[in-house]
Amino acid sequence: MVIFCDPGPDPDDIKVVVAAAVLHRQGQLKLEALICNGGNQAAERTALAKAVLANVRGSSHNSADISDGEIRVAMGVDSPQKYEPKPHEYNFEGFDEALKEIRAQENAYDGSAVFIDILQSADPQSITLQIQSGMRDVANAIHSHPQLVKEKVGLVSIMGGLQKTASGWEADMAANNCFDMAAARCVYGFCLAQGLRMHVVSRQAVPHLPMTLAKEFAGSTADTAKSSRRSRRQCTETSIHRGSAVKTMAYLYNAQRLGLIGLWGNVCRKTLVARCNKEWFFATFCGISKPQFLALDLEQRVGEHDDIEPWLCGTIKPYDVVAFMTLLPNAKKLFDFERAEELVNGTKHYFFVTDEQAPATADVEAFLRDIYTSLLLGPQQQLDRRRYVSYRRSISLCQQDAQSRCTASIDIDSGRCAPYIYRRSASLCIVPVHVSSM
Ligand SMILES: [Ca+2]
Repeated sequence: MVIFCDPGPDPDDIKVVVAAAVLHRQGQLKLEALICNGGNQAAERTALAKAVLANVRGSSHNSADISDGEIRVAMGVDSPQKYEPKPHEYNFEGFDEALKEIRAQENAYDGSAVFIDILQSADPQSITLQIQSGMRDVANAIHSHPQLVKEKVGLVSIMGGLQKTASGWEADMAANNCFDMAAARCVYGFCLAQGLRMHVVSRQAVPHLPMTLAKEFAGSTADTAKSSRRSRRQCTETSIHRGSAVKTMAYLYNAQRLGLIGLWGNVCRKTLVARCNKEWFFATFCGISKPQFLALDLEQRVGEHDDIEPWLCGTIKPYDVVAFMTLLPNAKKLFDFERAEELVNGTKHYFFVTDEQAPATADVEAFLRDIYTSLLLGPQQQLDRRRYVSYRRSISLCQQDAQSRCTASIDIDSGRCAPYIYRRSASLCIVPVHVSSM
């Protein structure tokens, strides 16, 4: 998979980076590269992605048995529209060093060269593109190497938007389309004409997610150790992994919080499109309905210089995450692919463009919960937990040998004996001491 993203302004991009890195670590997908673009911030956004990736991977330094191959991070195209980043966007440990390294050797971080290189060494139809930002990078590759893109790319997932017109499907006014409309038209047009399968998710097909999720993980990380009742020694080891991962969670929460405070300023200054007014802000991010908004006279009572933070308890729309979720192995359970199917020039595409096509909030929340839990536990702890659960189950099923303090592990789900024998130490550490077929 190659992900085109614009991390910084929206914590959504980082959620996908974290999710993809965790799934890569678990061997569930192979993340080839992150190509970061837009806002005249390509170098900074690349540095942010690099720092986050290092953080996620930092919690897996002793994961010898888990796929953890190289993930490339590179600079995409700077968009013509300049963007003024907020101070919190790049407030991530390791960002400055990463930016310095990128600036010192910009050629090595050339996203266009990295993308073409990945395509050239890939098997036919093996590359999946996840596009969750402006589309200039992909459009450039289509212009320079159309045959290569057609041959090597098997699936294109886009957080964007399409509308049906008399002449067929066309790019709508989605933000990612509008960053560079010519590029968006090129990408959609190429995929439709060449039969390159697309998943397109528009903002209507993204459910509202409670904002409390990131806060919960950023604030209550101490509970993970307690809940799995690890020994003190294991807790210490875990805390090293968590200490690293917690920074990513804290970043996500702060980015969400501070991003919304910044957005509130823009709403008050009326610098956004007309529908993004105070009433919309309160309904979306504060859980305040229109009647409540009117009854409390919030239009007049809360302004740019008032503290909006105590009001923030509504929902966010995890756009990029939902587009990414269409690529998960269990996506067919989460999305109605049958209904989204569109046959164009003999190829089946999947367009999720209406609110009825959004996945359930609970499914998105469950997915992110899994990712955050995996991130905080680190890979070693996940294995331990699995063994621990298996061990606990085995206690009730097996006669424990009191002399050797050994017990067989039985996999309840399959009903088969697992080929492990565990020893229970005094400190309740679960250590695999012997592997044999039983
Ligand atoms: Ca994005």
